[in-house]
Amino acid sequence: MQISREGLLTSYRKMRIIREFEERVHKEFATGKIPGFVHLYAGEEASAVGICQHLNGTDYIGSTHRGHGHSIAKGCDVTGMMQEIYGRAGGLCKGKGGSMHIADIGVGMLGANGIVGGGPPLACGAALTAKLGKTGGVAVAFFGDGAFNQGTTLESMNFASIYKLPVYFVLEDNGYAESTASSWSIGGHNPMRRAEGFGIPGQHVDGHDFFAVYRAAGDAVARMRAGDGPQFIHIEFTRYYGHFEGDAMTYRPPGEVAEERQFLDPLKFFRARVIGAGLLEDGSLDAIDTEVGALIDKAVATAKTAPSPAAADLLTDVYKTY
Ligand SMILES: Cc1ncc(C[n+]2csc(CCOP(=O)(O)OP(=O)(O)O)c2C)c(N)n1
Ligand SMILES: [Mg+2]
Repeated sequence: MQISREGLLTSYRKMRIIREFEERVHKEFATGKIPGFVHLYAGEEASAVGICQHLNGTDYIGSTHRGHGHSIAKGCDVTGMMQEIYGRAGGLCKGKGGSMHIADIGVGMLGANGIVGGGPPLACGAALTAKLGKTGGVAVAFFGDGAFNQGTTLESMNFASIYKLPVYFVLEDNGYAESTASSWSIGGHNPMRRAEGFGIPGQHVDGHDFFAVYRAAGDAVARMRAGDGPQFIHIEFTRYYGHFEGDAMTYRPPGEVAEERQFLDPLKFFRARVIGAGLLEDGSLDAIDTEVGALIDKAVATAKTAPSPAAADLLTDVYKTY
């Protein structure tokens, strides 16, 4: 599957924005100024971007509690996201949701989700709407290895299978659900066979390799758009930070993260591949790094000084009226 020069630059830029965003949130969280819980996506960038690069305005994604990367990949504004994380009135959800509830329906981002396994049913709903309305749209359900054992996820796979809904079930297996190893917790130890049991075809890829994710997702999205029904992918990768900010990670062997940062970095892999193949030059990628650094500096500076929601708005946006 060929990717244009522009497509390569956009993909790298989005992965770099996610990495920079997460590194900065990690640093800023330590100052105590960010309220609530934060779960970082650094190390997992190739999944969100490799998949969302195939999506357009008619497509939707359902996300997880670790949702910053999905939001950025689907097109959420980073300053709006940063303000949301800081609980500011200018945030994407007016500062009332925080990190775990970032949503922007306008760009097809149905929401991060504090409920493990909460995304797949939403994606089924979006896919059912697309199918009945003949919009040509598809929906992506991102979920973790822990969520793969939730009833909501398995019921959604069954539902999507019998109604032949265009839902892409994306298992993001980062090796742990909080501190529980996925190698222990997934009954049967074979996610592909679990999907097969629902009649859903799948692929298994190395999630540090953007090109592997991009290729597999391209096939799956094309099949869904052609009316073939739900698809599945098992993506294996690593998370660079703890389950949440503040996690001491005593369940991980010493040196594991340092080694992963050195040898399993999707951005380093991407750079090596495109430079090696003569597709892009170091200078273009360095320029993106600089530009993205400034973008995130600005987002943080804006979020730090922006006003909080007014007390009078405390009870607005609680219920939706139709
Ligand atoms: C229904 C539900 N059960 C439990 C929790 C507590 N919880 C939050 S994140 C998490 C682990 C999720 O692991 P995984 O799905 O692998 O996602 P990861 O954190 O690795 O990205 C748990 C158990 C929750 N938020 N919702
Ligand atoms: Mg996990």
